[in-house]
Amino acid sequence: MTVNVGVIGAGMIGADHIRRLTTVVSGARVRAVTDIDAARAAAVADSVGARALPGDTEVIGAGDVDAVLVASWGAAHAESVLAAVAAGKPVFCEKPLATTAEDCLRIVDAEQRHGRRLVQVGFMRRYDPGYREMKRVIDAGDIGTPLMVHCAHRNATVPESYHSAMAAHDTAIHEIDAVRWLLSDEIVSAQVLTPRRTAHRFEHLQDPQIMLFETAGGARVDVEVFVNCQYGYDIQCEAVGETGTVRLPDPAQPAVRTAGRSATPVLQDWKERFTVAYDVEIQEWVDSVAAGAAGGPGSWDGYAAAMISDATVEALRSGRIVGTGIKARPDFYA
Ligand code: NAI
Ligand code: ISE
Repeated sequence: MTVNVGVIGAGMIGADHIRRLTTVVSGARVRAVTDIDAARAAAVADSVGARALPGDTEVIGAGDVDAVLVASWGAAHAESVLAAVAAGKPVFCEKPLATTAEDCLRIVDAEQRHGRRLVQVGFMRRYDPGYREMKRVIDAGDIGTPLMVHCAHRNATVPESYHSAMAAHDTAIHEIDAVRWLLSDEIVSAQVLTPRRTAHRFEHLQDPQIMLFETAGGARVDVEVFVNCQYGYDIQCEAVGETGTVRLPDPAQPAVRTAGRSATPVLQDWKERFTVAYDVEIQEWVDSVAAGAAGGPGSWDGYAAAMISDATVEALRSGRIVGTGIKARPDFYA
């Protein structure tokens, strides 16, 4: 079966997913594309033999669209996802599921009313081979009960439009989801420490930040977010258990020895770092749509991540430890 996909938002990652659906993933075809930049939608649609439509309503309502991929700006996600759920169409939504926890809950409620899972959220770390191996080791009990997780999320630079709250909402949201998934545990509180700020930042930004989380099971998690580290895109994660540790491998890169030095390149860009994860993520989404059984991170994970990032931003603002206040998970999402 070929899954016919309609795409909402053809910017950087939307266009990349369209390319992926067309040339990498099997069993899918992009039928329709929309973007508030109509010229962009037309150009991207044209490049893959799809048609450009005026808006998300037309894409979701199109008779030849079986499933929807949302890659517009975060603030536009909720309405498109709600419309897809109302139409009973499976929907893959890039992170964040919505920019407020209230909107995430509206999606959770709508999906439960529909009666089966339709929504997958773009937390692609769960599809990265290194993270998957970490999860296998932890679930097998090879390091005993996990006690601590140390993470770092470093970008070379960010534009002036990036502000301090984005360190949680845009950047650490990936670690937040990855840690909940790795530990099969929920994050119950957040605290933020603010080291001396790097000189290589725009004036308004608190960079770096150290986020401290506690889980319901009592594990402690630290996440260093440093988005102007200058040297590259660097993702680190190590879980420490009662009898051992497991560490995320660095992506394989050639070790070059020359002029009296040995060096291994550091990737510069998140797209490059997680290419395989995105490919597997979208392939598994297409397979799940074809099988009629949504899987992967869902709207509950989107809601939990929103609550945790909100608490983290409040912790940064107040200097206090802030409870995440996540509701009890409905059996529907067990
Ligand atoms: P972008 O700005 O390059 O692209 C967004 C596109 O959506 C633009 O072309 C814009 O015109 C269009 N758009 C905005 N509102 C729209 C609406 N209501 N209807 C139709 N089109 C609309 O942004 P980028 O980097 O592609 O990010 C898109 C989303 O993907 C964001 O939510 C971002 O957080 C997420 N993202 C996820 C990543 C991941 O690793 N999973 C990586 C990068 C982005
Ligand atoms: C970006 O928005 C993403 O989602 C990338 O995956 C992330 O690693 C990067 O730091 C963010 O800016």
